[in-house]
Amino acid sequence: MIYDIEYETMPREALEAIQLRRLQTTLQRVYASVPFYRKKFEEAGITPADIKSLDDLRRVPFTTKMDLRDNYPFHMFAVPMDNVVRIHASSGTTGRPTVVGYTARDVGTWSTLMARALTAGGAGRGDIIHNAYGYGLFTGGLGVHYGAERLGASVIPVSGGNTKRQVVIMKDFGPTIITSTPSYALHLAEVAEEMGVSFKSLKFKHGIFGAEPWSEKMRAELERKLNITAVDIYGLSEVMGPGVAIECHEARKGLHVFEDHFIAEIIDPNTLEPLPYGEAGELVFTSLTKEAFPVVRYRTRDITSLNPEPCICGRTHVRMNRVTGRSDDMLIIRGVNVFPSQIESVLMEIDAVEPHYQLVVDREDNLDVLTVKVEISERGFTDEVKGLQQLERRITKNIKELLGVTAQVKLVEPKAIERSQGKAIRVVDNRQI
Ligand code: DLL
Repeated sequence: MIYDIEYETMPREALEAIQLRRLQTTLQRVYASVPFYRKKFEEAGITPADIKSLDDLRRVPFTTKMDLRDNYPFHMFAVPMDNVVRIHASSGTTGRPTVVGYTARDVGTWSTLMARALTAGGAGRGDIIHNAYGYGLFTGGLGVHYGAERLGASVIPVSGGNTKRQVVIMKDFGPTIITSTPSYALHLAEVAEEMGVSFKSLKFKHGIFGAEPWSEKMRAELERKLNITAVDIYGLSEVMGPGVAIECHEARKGLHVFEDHFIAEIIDPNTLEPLPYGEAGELVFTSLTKEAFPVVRYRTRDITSLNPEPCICGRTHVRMNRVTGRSDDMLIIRGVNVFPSQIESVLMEIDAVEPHYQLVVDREDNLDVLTVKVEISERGFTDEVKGLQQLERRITKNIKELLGVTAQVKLVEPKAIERSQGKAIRVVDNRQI
């Protein structure tokens, strides 16, 4: 099934005509109402009128997460606050989160795109969607929720956590679609098994998984353990939230980017030059229909490639391949974006520790476990176990408060963390995904 047959199967030429028209409108809007963009355009010596073709987009400067941080919290908004009906946020590189806003029309567009996405993933009216993405500032929960309602499916807003209760709900309510991070879905499967509930006895048909990197190996495991077909959904708060791109359940081979709403480019992260279809590089997005928070050539830092080949599902929108990595050091821990620099800023505020630290990430029972090893300073060094435990608890609490993730803090003796010759190795990621 295709939700929006006209737009999703539009021939390339017609699609590009719409893209160009919408791009020009977007550029005019940001130039007129966001001082940041006006300044950037002026520095580049261009005005929106200079962009006469889609190819001209390469003349427009990039936008980065740092730019969003510098304009914290609302200075990137292109409409007055009176017109903003929703605010979401995600982690930034330092203490400041990235804040995004939506007009009522934006929420409507997002809902429609999520209805499209859920349809591509195999959902329809009459389905019951077990939505285990977190509800809150994170876009996952509410994004799927509004899309499910727009589609006319029934949605269970179960959110993340409280896993045993989720298993009971799955058994009693008979949901047919599951939406969550792939790692949480595997964890759910494990807990269900421990509780003596077999997924084979449940009614699930399809799973729609994203918000963190995963692999074909994990897909096979999810499909087998949950007795479903599993599709990959991609998105990011800055560009909208979930529903920027999704695999169709028919092919499950790359994610269709909703190109009538977003222009995707791949660039070389070093030279910043656009790369042709098929070559891997950093994904860059320009929004075409957003009102409150348009983004122009936003550098996602996600590494992937684009595939223009026709798809068996009939959609004409280009497909992005799985995200294989990042061009920065962002980690995703249980769905929460974490930058090592944020942890560092927490540690730096504590006198008794040194700025020598290492983040170790493991996956235990399909859940991410973050250990922060940090050297205690000579001053802070004490033989008293109680004092050390108190300090560990304090750091854990500060990390939780700033980042929303639970870390196991391990104080180590001065000089215990190996000094590197070049770049310090701050992150040891042992997850096999
Ligand atoms: O993760 C939005 C989302 C919610 C997508 C639910 C899919 C499902 P942020 O919290 O802003 O938004 O994080 C965005 O997460 O730049 C990627 O690095 C990563 N990411 C998201 N989806 C995928 C995916 C949401 N399918 C960041 N595969 C992005 C790999 C993904 N990485």
